[in-house]
Amino acid sequence: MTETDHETVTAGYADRIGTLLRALEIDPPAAGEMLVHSPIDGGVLIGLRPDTPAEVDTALAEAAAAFGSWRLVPAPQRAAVVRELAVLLRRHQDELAELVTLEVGKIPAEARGEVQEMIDICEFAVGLSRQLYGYTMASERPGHRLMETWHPLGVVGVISAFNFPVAVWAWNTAIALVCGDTVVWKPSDRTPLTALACHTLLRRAADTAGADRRIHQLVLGSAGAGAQLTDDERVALVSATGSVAMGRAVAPRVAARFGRCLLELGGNNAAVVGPSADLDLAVRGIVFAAVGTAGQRCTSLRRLIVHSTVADDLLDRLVRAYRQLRVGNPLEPGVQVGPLHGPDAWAGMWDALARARGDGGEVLCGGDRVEPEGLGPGAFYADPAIVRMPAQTEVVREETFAPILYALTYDDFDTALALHNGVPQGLSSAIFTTDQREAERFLAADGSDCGIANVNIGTSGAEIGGAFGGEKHTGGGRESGSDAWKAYMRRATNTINYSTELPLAQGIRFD
Ligand code: UN1
Repeated sequence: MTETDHETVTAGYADRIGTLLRALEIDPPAAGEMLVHSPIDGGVLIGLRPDTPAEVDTALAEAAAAFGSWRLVPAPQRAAVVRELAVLLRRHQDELAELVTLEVGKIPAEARGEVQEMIDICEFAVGLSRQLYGYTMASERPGHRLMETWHPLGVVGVISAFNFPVAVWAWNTAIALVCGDTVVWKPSDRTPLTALACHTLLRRAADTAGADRRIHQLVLGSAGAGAQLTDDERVALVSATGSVAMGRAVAPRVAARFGRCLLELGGNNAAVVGPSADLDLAVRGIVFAAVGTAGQRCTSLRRLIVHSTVADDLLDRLVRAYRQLRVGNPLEPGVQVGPLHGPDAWAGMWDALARARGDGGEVLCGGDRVEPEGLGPGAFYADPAIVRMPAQTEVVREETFAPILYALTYDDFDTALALHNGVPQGLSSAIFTTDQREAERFLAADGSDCGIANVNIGTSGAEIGGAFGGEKHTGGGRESGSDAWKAYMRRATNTINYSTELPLAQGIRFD
């Protein structure tokens, strides 16, 4: 780093980052003008050099070249890279979690959980490498066999968001690699350090496993680098996580070149609380889902749809629980709610609350900016808010990436479902009830319209084993577990004639 760069990096951070990088055995990256701010105090963690368009092009070319031979490595052997990655992630769980805390502001428990999610998906992917099954179908012709084979797709472009800077990358990358694809990763500009760490560990894993390290490429930079991935014909699949606006920009561009898209966009997740709900359990589930990660998960709980007979009781309990929350520096023990990611996030929260008040909403608690001692004006902390709304107005139907929980009441279950589904987004959902009929109706075809529907747990914190993603403006993609791997491969239908005749399908005779 140059002298000038040293001056811009906030005192204390240079040492801390240096120590973490040494523990991860990562050489200090080239210094540059891309300043990485910590949301904890707005201080500068490091200045990095963004990749030029030519460097992004080289990364794409290398990933495309590596794909030529990587696709021919047997899947269980490809999994060796992912197995080694899991070893390294486990070894460095503490350092990686600390980087997540510094770059995103997550409390250590959640940051560690995010790294755990990476380890879990690696283990899933290793098992998956021996289960990339295709069907065999009964042929209508004698002496014929009909089957499906799944082949690697090509280069996967992963565009990830600031709020899950490493887990979402791992969902995509662990699966893509065992599927025989190569990966070019464009992380959020806010979280390049965690990305650099994961990229270096992955390449180290590739070296240990004797694989071509070009299978993974990292490109750092602004939206320009993302646009380059989106438009490049060499990228077979663009897997993008972020806002609905970002998805609207990416999807038509990828479609225009007949590429594939996997979108994981906004959520405006609700929980229905029925009259029979176990309220103790509901309160715990609701609070974590609504205020965890300071309301900055795409799975965060944003709407509560409560039966009118339990609304007052539940809201009282929630307000009491909210008043006990500790908002502040995530590095301090006992803090449950860390910072918002920056001034825009606070402005969005403030604006949403003003609009909600204008719509007749009553703020039951929170909603103010908090300035924890010693952190200065460059950081944005908010007291999580609960707002009782008379109706599901426009602001409630929008996703505000902040800890605001809107509460609505209902009297009959059909109204609850109509409110629940009456938003453009469709990621995650939950019902708290001990009434089995209600629970089953929530999960039925005319129940929750979301990609994730839970009973008696909150909307966030999904396990990696299930497919993750949602409907409507959430984008329709599925990542992570179950058969989400199919998005990362191409399917071929094979018909094999082992007879001496040539019967045609559909009984056609062409003599
Ligand atoms: C996201 O916010 O983009 O279910 C992902 C959860 C986490 C992943 C969230 N496992 O909350």
